[in-house]
Amino acid sequence: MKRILITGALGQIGSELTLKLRDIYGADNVIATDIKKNDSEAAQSGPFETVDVTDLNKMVEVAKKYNVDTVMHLAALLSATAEAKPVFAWNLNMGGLMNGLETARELKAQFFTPSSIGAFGPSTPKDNTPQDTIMRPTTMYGVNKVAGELLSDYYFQKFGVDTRGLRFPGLISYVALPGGGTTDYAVEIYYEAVKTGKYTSYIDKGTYMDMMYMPDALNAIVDLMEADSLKLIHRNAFNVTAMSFEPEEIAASIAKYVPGFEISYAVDPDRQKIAESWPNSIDATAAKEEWGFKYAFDLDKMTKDMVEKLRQKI
Ligand code: AKB
Repeated sequence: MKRILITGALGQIGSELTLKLRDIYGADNVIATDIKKNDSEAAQSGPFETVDVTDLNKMVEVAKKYNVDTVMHLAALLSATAEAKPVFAWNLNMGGLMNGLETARELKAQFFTPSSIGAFGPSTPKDNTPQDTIMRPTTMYGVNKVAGELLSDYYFQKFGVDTRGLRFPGLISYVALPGGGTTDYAVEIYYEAVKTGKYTSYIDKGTYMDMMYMPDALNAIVDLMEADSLKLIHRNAFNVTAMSFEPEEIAASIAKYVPGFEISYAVDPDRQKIAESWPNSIDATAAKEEWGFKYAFDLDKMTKDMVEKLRQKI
């Protein structure tokens, strides 16, 4: 039985991961933490503690109070926000990660943190991007993610912390909105499709990025954390993806379920530049081979589910 502390538990991934882990391991065994409490289900359905991830003492205190054996560190600024506030991003993303790793070291706990397709850069091979390849990102977020992967490797090699990570693509969900990411357009487009039947995209047509539906991302986290440690050659961090599309393709998929749906463009040069520095599509073979990564949702299956769920919600 696991006893898990989650940072950033009220964010895009945490809001759903907290509930899934509570279903699997029991509500009392999943300690949600975030900088501020709110009235969401993740904050209300089990233990919640206010933790600022830049405060190591507080993180360790909470981890000890609940005697956790797993730390899942999700709190971070996403790519577009990090690009707008690079110094703050470095301090929060790297300081928070270091504190998460230190907490795991002190508690002898297993550790998870997400990396991202943002860890790749313009000199990385763009198509079917290999697991092991050139990683010279040109964004602060990417710099944080590469440094984070290396730091996680360091804690594994030096201190024996059982660190694990996934290079996530854009994650799409109808539950909690992302904030400040480059791939957020692929979430907003569904909300606008259901609300107004049209969407103005800040990412230009022809720009491919990897994506994954949230249920597949949550299963990947659980499966990776349950996997045999000895089999994890690329523990920090595995390429994972379920699909790659550009705005015209997601729009065409939505039009199958929202008749008459129309996309137009008002490209944001900042986020477009970030998107163009990332791969078109990544190769998840290592994740499949080392711990059996799989996904259930392709673009149309995800669109059908998103549109159905958002029609009930909005
Ligand atoms: C972002 O767009 O910043 C994130 C990511 C791909 O890491 N969704």
